[in-house]
Amino acid sequence: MVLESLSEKLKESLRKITKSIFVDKRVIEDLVKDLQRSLLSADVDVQLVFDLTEKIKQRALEEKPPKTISQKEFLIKIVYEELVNFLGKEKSEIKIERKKPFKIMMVGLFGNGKTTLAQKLAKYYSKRNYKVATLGLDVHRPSAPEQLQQLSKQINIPCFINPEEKDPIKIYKQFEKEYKKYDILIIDTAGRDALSDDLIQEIESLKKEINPDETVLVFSADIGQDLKNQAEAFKKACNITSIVVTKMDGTAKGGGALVGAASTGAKIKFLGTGEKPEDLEPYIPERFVSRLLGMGDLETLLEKAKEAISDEEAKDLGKKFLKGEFNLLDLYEQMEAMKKMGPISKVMEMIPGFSQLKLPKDALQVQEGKLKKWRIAMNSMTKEELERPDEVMSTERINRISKGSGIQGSEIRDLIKQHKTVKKMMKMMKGKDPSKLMKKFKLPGM
Ligand SMILES: Nc1nc2c(ncn2[C@@H]2O[C@H](COP(=O)(O)OP(=O)(O)O)[C@@H](O)[C@H]2O)c(=O)[nH]1
Ligand SMILES: [Mg+2]
Repeated sequence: MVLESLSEKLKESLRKITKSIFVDKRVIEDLVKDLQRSLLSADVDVQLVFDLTEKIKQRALEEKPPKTISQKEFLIKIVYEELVNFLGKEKSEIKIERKKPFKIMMVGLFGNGKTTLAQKLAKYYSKRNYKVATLGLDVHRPSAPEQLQQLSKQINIPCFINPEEKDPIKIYKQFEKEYKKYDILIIDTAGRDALSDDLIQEIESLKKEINPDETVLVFSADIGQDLKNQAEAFKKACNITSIVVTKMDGTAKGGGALVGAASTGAKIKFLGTGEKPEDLEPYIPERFVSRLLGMGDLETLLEKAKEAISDEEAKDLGKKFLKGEFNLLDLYEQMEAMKKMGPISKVMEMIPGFSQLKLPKDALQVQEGKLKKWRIAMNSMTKEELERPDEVMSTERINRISKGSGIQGSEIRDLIKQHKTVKKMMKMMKGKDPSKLMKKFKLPGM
């Protein structure tokens, strides 16, 4: 996960609160110190850290928790809310208008990830059924146009470049007739070592000619808190509409970068989390913070679940899961659904309560081939075997099912074992009652 070490530290601070017997001034002060240490080590600006923790302290000492939650939970809620404020408040996405084409232009310094982001955005939007093309206007770095072309080709996106031409405006005009065929045109531009007059002029003249709908300032997270100053200089020099922070995966300074970006008031719209074209996340502060704090990310989970299974099915599964009652058929359905949702360890990270449990990460992960065999074996089972396998299953029965289905006995035993593991996991989860946590944080409940 992004910002792993900050996340670990914050989780530890919250665990301390959970463990303390009651919340008094000392607990609050300890928490504040903990938070300060964690945030400073993620390179967050000292003054900003101080302001944040003062606010948390003040609220914790002055406000009374609502009746429905305990003081401890209230304290966690305050930390959560203030961190969300700190990291950018509301979600803001790029609103794509249907205008053939909607133009998104990358700007930023050398090596911050503009060209890579152009590819990632192209992939992101083409997956969402937009017709996308890229345009390479980096005329400064040799082989920059080829890089964009190659990255575009990799994801089957048309790319306009002219490596011979040194005037970016001429290149833009050269292909102007083509753009109408696309919903979105993603424009890569040249960087510099630092924000220079030359760069500002280039960006301004491109903007005048192209009139982009979205100008994205691309910054690498590894500059840490200095992102704030640099982004402000850019904002002053030329009008930008959003920031994307890249390389969140590779640095301990990501916290500082993110807070720095948020504090300029510019909207952070995406995070780059790796070198591959799919390593891009829309930036949603609530979600980001709840994951950072290990409270899970129900919203993301539900959204992913929605893609894979219907609302009704999701609700049913959720209920059964929480009640701890489910049979082999449910297990099968569950695993099918999980398979569609993605790697199980990622899914579990998003369920409130789950991330605190020490569970074998891949306990639910089952390979496709195995799942098919289990399905066949299940066709040869009786109703009671399907509904109460742990009570009625015996060697005789397994032999019978094996003969009837042509599936080996060992496979059938694996299936029974899997069912047991999952049931056990559900019992552990029941004890923690994640549904309570969800209500407390007013996340959309199950
Ligand atoms: N780990 C990681 N590397 C990235 C990310 N974004 C870009 N890079 C790498 O950073 C380097 C510079 O990226 P590039 O897009 O060429 O930067 P540009 O000069 O601004 O166009 C390349 O090696 C990329 O693979 C990211 O989110 N994570
Ligand atoms: Mg580039």
